[in-house]
Amino acid sequence: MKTIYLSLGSNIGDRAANLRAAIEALPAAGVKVLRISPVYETEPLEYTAQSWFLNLVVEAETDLFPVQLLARTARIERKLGRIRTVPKGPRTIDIDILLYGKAVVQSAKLQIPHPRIAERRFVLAPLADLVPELRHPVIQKTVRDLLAAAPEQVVRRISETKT
Ligand code: PH2
Ligand code: MG
Ligand code: MG
Repeated sequence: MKTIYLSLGSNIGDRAANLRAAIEALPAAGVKVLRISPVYETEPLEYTAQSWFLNLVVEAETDLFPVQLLARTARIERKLGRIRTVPKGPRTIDIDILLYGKAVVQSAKLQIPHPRIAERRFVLAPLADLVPELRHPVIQKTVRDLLAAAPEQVVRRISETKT
């Protein structure tokens, strides 16, 4: 069993319902959910001409290998109606693998840790709610320190528990 962290985001339709549906689909995909961060409403980053997101982080356990995990999360995205048009653009649901134990994976299809963790408050804020002292396996800084040093982005905690 590996402990993993997933970043979930939605900015189309009923965003909270989309997050909930994705979380509910994880166990059948072989991902045992342990804890769910608070939900944040977040300013869009990178591709900025789009609606605000709801984001959260899920702590989970799995026996799946990283590439299998990616295939399963992509399948959940498709099942929930994700259509890929603009890269980094609007989506009903996005499920990104942030961390997979302390593993480092570098392939064309999959990079773990997720390469943009340190730039994204929408990832670091909910991750810090769960594991502030966890050290990034490559950068070697804690999540708390990464959050303190992250670039500006408006993120507002809108609920204490799950969606
Ligand atoms: N996802 C992106 C690009 N920009 N901005 C926010 N606030 N939340 C996201 O989940 C997000 C984003 C690409 O996946
Ligand atoms: Mg993403
Ligand atoms: Mg993604």
